[in-house]
Amino acid sequence: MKKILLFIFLFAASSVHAATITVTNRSDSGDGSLRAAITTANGDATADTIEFGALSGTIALDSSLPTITTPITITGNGNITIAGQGVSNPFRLMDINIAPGGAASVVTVDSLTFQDGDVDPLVETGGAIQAQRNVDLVITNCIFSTNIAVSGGALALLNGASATVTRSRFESNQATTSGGAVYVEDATITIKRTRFYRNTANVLGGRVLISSSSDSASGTIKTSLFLQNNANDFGGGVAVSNGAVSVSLTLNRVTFFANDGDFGGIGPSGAGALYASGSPTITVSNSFFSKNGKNRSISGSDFSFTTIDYCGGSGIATLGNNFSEITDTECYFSSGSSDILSGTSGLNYTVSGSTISIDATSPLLSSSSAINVGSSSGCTGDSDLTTDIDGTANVGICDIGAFEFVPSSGGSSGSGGDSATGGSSGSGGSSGSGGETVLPTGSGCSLLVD
Ligand SMILES: [Ca+2]
Ligand SMILES: [Ca+2]
Repeated sequence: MKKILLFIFLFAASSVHAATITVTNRSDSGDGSLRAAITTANGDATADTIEFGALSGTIALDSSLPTITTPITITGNGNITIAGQGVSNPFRLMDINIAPGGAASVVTVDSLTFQDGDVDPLVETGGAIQAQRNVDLVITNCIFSTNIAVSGGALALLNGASATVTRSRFESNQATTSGGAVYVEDATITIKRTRFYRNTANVLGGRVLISSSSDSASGTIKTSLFLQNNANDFGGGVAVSNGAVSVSLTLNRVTFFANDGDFGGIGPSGAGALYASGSPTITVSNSFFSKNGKNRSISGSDFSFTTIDYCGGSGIATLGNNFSEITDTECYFSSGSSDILSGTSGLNYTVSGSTISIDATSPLLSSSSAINVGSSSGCTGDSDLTTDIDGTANVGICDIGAFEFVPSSGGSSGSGGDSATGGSSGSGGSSGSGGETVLPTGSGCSLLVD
């Protein structure tokens, strides 16, 4: 009996501190603020949850939030923006720094918008979030916009950190050096069903840069879209730089469209979509390359440039079933008999001013050469590959790239939305294209579509 009582006591003691803390106001600090909630959650090693109840609007920070040092879940409701003050008062929004030892601490951020986190663009990384050391960062349904840093305008992962980013959007973030949206150094990232729009870097990797200096680094990107990102030198889309230790990158069902590696000189270095430096291990399958290039200009409803999709190093290998609208003049897959190196992209896009958008309802036209020619085996057994970026179930064999074409006559009920989005209700999928167009609305995570 004593043992039972002791067990009950210990069980209670170990769980009593796990708390749900509700943020009740949008103040920078003080009772009920996000800052106070993080300080409370950091007070012990128990994994606490911070939520926002019915609160909505922008939490305008005056300084960085307290560094997160313990496991924690911060779950928004889709109507919360965490904002810095831009270049007028540069500071990072959120730091995560977990001491080494034991299993990695899980830190989750969900259904939040991170905006205008601007760190010193000469020396600091990760304008919105920087995570390092023993952390397993989980990012779902989040928007990162107009954040600035020297590298990783929105997100930096350093010193052994790992992160999984799902169903999120990185838009108009900037790096003065590398990784306009995301910078990964000696760390690991998985990106799934996520959009990268108009992020820029002055040197490498308009959207994502993965590199190593003292430890290995790796990235996996599935069923994601890179649209109109720009690097002034190399790799408008993803750049991978092999440093002192090995770097690997795996791409599956990724669409690269209208990205610009704006290298001024003549030669292959200005890869629009994908650039490798050194000899990293890069494998690409079921991925879609169209209208990427260098020195792009938009004229009227169309745009033109030297078409270069992927280049550099010796490590870019195809696992087959990739599509390129046109064979690059300088860089193209040299092996992989199942690749389609010319054809019709059939991507349904519009140009308004200097902004290129992909149609949210019918991203692929029936004329696309990418339909039903993905890998018959490579798109099975993985829910991030058996549905497209919007959650639309594959129709027949998977299509190449992030989008699945759904014949209009077959859309009686659609594939339905993803119930894990926290959307208002199950109203998604009413039309043939189905999918996850219903997401939390408001100033936070609104529609994660064009
Ligand atoms: Ca805690
Ligand atoms: Ca198909």
